[in-house]
Amino acid sequence: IPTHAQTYASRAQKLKNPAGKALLEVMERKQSNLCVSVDVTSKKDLLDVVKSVAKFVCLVKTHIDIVSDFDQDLIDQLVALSKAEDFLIFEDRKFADIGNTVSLQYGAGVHKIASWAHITNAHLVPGPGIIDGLRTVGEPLQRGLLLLAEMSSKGTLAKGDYSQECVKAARANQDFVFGFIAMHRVQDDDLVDSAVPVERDAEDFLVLTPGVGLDVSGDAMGQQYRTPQQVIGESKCDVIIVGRGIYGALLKSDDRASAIEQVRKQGERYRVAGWQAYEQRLTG
Ligand code: BMP
Repeated sequence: IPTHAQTYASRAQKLKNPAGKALLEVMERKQSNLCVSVDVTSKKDLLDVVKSVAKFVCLVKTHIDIVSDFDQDLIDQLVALSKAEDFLIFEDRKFADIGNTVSLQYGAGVHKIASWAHITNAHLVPGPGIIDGLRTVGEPLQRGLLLLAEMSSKGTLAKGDYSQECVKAARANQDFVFGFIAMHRVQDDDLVDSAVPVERDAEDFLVLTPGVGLDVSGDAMGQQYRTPQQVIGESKCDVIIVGRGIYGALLKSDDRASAIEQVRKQGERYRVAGWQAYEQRLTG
């Protein structure tokens, strides 16, 4: 059976990274392949969005450096919610420096990302040393790393050979790298014309995909949206990442209570859409 037609639960056994395994297990438990991207700039908004969609998501994605009133209490509350509501935390830090520098950015500074984020991500622009640097901090804490093999934005340079270099680097670091940010199953691209190496059966990588929206096709700054069906069904990705499609009402409305209810409803809607696309994929 091709990997994309296997259940999330069965794939958990093949991943070598503990955070990746844990993510697949949550997905199965909660019947959710939805990651909410909470790109809001206040602590209150961030916690309110997380609380209202918590039961629908497997993963909460943060850009912690955009929170103007960041403090350790925000992290303490977020971590408590992740335990109580059963989701993992992904800090979308997009590391992009030499190994030594990223190890410091990951472990230290104001945010101390490694101390609370189960998952983070990196560009491979600096070369594989970036993985080594992040690993020194993340592996003792059982963290997991995603490589940005592709991006959702117009004109992205992350494509073709660059994406395949990300796949190679992930294969060489399966203990720590458990997947990709990508728009399709980049790890299958070389199956098309080459004989399948035997060890391929023993590997698995998750594809987490941003640029997902049910109501609009893009924004004014190059973002491009596809539907959960296109992402999970046609492109065989594993997790949909949804930001403004879920929390958007909070930015538009003055009526806080009704905005929060809108956010909850959108969370539920995207969970159902993502899970249905997955179930259809399993049955072919
Ligand atoms: P939205 O659904 O509101 O467009 O948000 C998408 C989120 O995913 C943002 O946090 C953005 O930083 C992130 N993202 C993306 O949109 N495209 C990528 O290729 C990689 C990302 O991390």
